[in-house]
Amino acid sequence: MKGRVIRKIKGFYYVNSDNNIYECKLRGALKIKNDKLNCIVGDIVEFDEKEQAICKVFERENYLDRPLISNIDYAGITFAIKSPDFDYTNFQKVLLNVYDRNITPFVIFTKVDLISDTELKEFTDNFHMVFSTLELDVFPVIATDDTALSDLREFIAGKITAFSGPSGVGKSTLINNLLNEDILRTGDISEKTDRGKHTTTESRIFELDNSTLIVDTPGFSSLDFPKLKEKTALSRLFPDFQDYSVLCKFRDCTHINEPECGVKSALENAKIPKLRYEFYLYSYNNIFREVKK
Ligand SMILES: Nc1nc2c(ncn2[C@@H]2O[C@H](COP(=O)(O)OP(=O)(O)OP(=O)(O)O)[C@@H](O)[C@H]2O)c(=O)[nH]1
Ligand SMILES: [Mg+2]
Ligand SMILES: [Zn+2]
Repeated sequence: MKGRVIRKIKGFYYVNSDNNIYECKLRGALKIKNDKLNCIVGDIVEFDEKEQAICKVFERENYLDRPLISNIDYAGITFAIKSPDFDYTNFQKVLLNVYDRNITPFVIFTKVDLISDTELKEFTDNFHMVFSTLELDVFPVIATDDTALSDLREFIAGKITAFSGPSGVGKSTLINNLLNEDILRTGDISEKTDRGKHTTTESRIFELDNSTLIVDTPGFSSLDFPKLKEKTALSRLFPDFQDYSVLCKFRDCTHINEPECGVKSALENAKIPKLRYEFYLYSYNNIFREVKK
């Protein structure tokens, strides 16, 4: 039988096949010691109903390490506008990881009830200015209020969406609301640090309807940069640089010190926002930092 892993608890995998849930173990032959990637939530698997064992994991279309989830159509990058406050660097780091895995991102801003309409407009205008060429779909929501979610519902219909973002932004709250059920535990925000408390500890898939799946995931407080071998691979993860990097004199231009660099002249002409270029430099230095002794 074939199905999708929707949940993993300790050594047990919960496989959904035709709306029945089967509790399975993983066949020994599929286990590589200490490899968290042996079988993950989102995987399409073949399993033996009698033995309650997964005997094959089908090749993944894509996957993310943080949060750990496979075979998704959308990464719904979820950030609060306030409490915890929106952070451009963190947001761009998530975006970079999503682009690195060839997954389509879209954006959810939660807690818009905590700011005024004017502040919201100012915030979204600035956001759209920074990311204009990425054409990100953006949904400002009140995760605690179902009436505000109809556009989002329409957008994710027929797709598999993983909601991913920092701890405490309201991912589980949002999913409870989309499901019209209080299934998931939600947490509050630390007053001292303005951060979430890592309430969710697992990726878990829920069905909105037959063809629409949504995934709750554990929030993070810090994220790694993607691992890249080639220095030129980084600017490929900046789709908004593409029109300009083709103009660089050198094919292997890193857009840092080279002459006649299309990206740097676009920066000078305000075609590439400073914030994006600064984040490019920051990423470059982190990913390719040479260890000096
Ligand atoms: N005012 C307001 N509060 C919200 C909103 N969304 C979530 N909250 C609150 O924010 C807190 C954190 O929500 P959670 O849903 O637990 O956040 P999470 O993103 O799942 O956090 P982790 O599981 O730790 O990653 C809760 O107290 C929610 O009630 C919103 O849109 N407006
Ligand atoms: Mg949660
Ligand atoms: Zn260049």
